[in-house]
Amino acid sequence: IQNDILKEFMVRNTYIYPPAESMRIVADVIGFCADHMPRFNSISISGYHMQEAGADAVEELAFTLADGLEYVRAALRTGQDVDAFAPRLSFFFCIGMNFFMEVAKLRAARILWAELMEQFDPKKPASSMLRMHCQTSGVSLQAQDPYNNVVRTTIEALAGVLGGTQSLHTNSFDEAIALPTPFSARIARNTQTIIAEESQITRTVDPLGGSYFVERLTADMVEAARRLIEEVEQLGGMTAAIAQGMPMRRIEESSARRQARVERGEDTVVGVNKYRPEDDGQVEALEIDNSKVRDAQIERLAEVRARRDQATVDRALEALARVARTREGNLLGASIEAAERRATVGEISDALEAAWGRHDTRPALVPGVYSSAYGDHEGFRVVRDEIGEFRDLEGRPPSVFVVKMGQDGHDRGAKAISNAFNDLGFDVEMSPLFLTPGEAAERTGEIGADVVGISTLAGAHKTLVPELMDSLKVRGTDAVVVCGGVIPERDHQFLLDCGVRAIFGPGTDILQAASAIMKMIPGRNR
Ligand code: B12
Repeated sequence: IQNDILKEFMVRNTYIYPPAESMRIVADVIGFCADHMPRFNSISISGYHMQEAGADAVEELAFTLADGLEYVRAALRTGQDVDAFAPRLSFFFCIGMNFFMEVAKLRAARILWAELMEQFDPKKPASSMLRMHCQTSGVSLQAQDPYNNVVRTTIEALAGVLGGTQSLHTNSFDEAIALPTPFSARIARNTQTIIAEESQITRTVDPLGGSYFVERLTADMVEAARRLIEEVEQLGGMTAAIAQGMPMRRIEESSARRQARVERGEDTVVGVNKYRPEDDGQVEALEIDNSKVRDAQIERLAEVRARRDQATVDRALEALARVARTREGNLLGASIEAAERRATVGEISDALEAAWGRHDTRPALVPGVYSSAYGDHEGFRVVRDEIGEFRDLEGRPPSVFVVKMGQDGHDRGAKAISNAFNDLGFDVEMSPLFLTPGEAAERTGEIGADVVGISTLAGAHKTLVPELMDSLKVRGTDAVVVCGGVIPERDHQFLLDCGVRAIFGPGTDILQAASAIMKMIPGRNR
C-alpha cells in the first residue's frame, strides 16, 4: 500500500491534510493491516520519489530509513506491538545509472535497517529484515534518441537485481515522451523476464558480496547515511525535519548540482549533451483524450450514485468523520465501511477534510543553489549580463511567473527553472501547485509578469494551455507565454497555434532557455 505520506510532503506533492492527521492515517492503515490483513504490505516506505526529485544516493537512503523510523514510532504510539507490524513494512528504492553505487545502496539499506530496529527490541528476526521493491529511474530516461533508454533501463535493472531487490519495476523507453504504449511496455516487461529467465543471475544471493570495491562502497554508504540519519534525529525526527524544510533543501541542492553538471558537460548523458544524433527519430507516443476520460468517469460516478442508498452512505460518512474528530476507531476500517456502501473516494476524502482542514503550502525559492552549482561558468555570466542590460535599460528586472496547473505534482523542473532564473537576475514568482487556468491568469495580471512559463508534465497541456490563453486574453494581459515539461512533439504545433511562443522539453539547457526567453520580452526602451 503506498501509505508513505512523509515523502509526499517532501517530494511527491500529493497530500490533503496537515502532517499530524496524515501520520494518523498511516498508523491506522498499518494497524488495520496487522489486525485484519496480515499478509498485506501495510506501507511502502519510499526513496524512489526522492531520487527522482533530485536526491543523491546517500540522501535517498538516509531520508527513507529516517521516514521508516518515524512510521515505526507512530505505529507504536497507537499501542501496536512491534512484531505485529514490522515484518510487513516494505521499502521502495530508485535505481539510477550509477551502477555500483546503487548496488551498494541496497546492501547498505539492509545493514542499517537491522541496526536501527534494535532500539525497538523486536523478538522476530523478520521485524528487522528490510524487504524492498525497486523501480528503475524515470528521470535518467531521455526524450532525445529514446531507444537508448532500453539500454539504460537494462543496466539499472541489473543493479537492482545484483543489489538483491525482492521485486522490480522497469520503465518504458518512451518515459520522457508520454505514458507507455503496449509496445514500449512489452519491451520494459521483457527486460525483466530476460534477466530473470535467461541470464541466470538471479540464482545467486548477493553475487557481488566480497568484491573489495563493492564492500568498501557499501561501508562508506552505511557510514554517510548513518551520519545523515543522526542529523535528522537531532532535529527531532523526520516530521520535524520536513517542517523545517531540511530534506527538501538538500534534495533541491543535489538536483541543481546535477542540472549544472549535465549542462556543463561534466556528467555525460548520451544523445543529450554528447553524441547527439542529427535526428532523434520519432517514436509512436500514446495519446489520451482527457475529455473522454473525464466524461466516462463522470458517467460511472452518476451510475454509482443513482444505484446506492444515499441514507446509508450519509451515515457511513458521518461515522468516518466522527472517527476522524474523536480519534476513536480506525480510519481505514471506517473508510472501508463507507466504500462498501458506495461512497466515492472524493466523498471519503471530503469527510476527512471537513474534520481536519487542508494543508496548504507555498513554494519558496532557494537563492544561490543554481549559481553556486554553476560556479564561474562563462555561459552563466553571459546570460546574467544580458539580463543586467535589460534591467539597466528598463529600470527593473524582467519578470517571470512559473506556473503549475491542474493535477500535476511534478515540480522538479519548475523549481530548477525558477531557482536558476532567479539566480540569473529575473524577478521570479513560482506558483503553488494545482492552479486553475483562471487563477494563473489572474495572478499573472496582478504581478504584471513579462513571461508566463508553464511547466506541464501530466499530459493535460492540450486542455489547460488553451484555457489559460483565453483567460489571459479576457484580462487583457499580453505576457509572453512559453511552455516546458513533457509535451510530445505532435502537440507542439497545437500549442504554438494557441499563442505559445516556445516549447522547452526534457533535456532543455536552462541557460539557453533563459537567453531565448530574454529575446522574446519586448521592453519599452529596448
Ligand atoms: C521525476 C518524475 C516524477 C517524480 C516527481 C518529483 C518532483 N517533485 O518533481 C515522482 C516520482 C514523484 C513522480 C510521480 C508521478 N509521475 Co512522474 N515523472 C517524472 C519524470 C521521470 C521526470 C520529470 C523530471 O523531473 N525531470 C527533470 C526535470 C529537471 O525536467 P523537466 O521537468 O522536464 O524540466 C526541464 C524541461 O522540460 C524544461 N522545463 C520544464 N518546465 C519548464 C518551465 C519553463 C518556464 C521553461 C522555460 C522550461 C521548463 O526545462 C527543465 C530543465 O531541463 C517524468 C518522465 C521524464 N523522464 O520526463 C515522469 C512523468 C512526468 N510522470 C508521470 C506520471 C504518470 C507520474 C505519476 C502519476 C505516477 C504515479 N502513478 O504515481 C506520479 C504523479 C505525482 C503527482 N503528484 O503529480 C508521467 C506523466 C504522463 C503524461 N505526461 O502523460 C511521466 C511523463 C512518465 C511516463 N511516461 O509515464 N514523477
